[in-house]
Amino acid sequence: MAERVKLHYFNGRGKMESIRWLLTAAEVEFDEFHLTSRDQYLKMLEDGDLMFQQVPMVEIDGMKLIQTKAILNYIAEKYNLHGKDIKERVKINMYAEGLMDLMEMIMVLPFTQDVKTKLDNIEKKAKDRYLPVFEEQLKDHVYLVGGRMSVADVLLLECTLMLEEKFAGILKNFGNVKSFQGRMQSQPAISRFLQPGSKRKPQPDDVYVKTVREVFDLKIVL
Ligand code: GSN
Repeated sequence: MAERVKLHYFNGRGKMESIRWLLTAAEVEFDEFHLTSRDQYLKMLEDGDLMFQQVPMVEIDGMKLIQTKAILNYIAEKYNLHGKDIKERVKINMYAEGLMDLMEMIMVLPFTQDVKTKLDNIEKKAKDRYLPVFEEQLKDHVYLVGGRMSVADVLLLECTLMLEEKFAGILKNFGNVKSFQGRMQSQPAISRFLQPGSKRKPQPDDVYVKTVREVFDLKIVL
């Protein structure tokens, strides 16, 4: 039997959360190993587990993978969530990259100053730049690309839920995106992931931020 997938990251969302989402959508069970101390991180470095000294790191199929996008692409390829040909794949990647750009802006907020100004900017960009693209595409498509679920759809669900946490009602004028969200959420594996007690992580809190800073010996504020 194949080894279970192992995720090495903090007990928080960060860059690992999209990987958790994608594994969930692919119905792959995984175990988590949480980084809580600098010593654990130094041990991973010493063991040569982190090619660029960074997490996320995912153990899968006998490999220790790093780089979030590479990991997402591997999982998407393996579980048929990456389109049927290179033309579908490049479209999926375009949507996915846009969504990751937007989520990254939210992800870094707990480590930054002047959060209110940044939030205003994110809300504006979400409404003016990103959501209209998905609203238009979902007008006459059930999924973003190729008529079946891909990594882009999974990231869109994750992203829209993140946006709603920050800006309640942001999908008010994006009815197609809201319907898409409902369709995705009704899939059994995703529905379970959204229940309390699942491996989905909450919004970052002070403990998470403090742990990340300690593990990386991070002194600067972005
Ligand atoms: O997407 C990726 O996996 C990489 N391009 C970046 C990974 C990364 O920045 N990891 C951070 C922790 S997660 N938060 O952003 C990290 O390991 N930082 C430590 C360091 O010394 O860079």
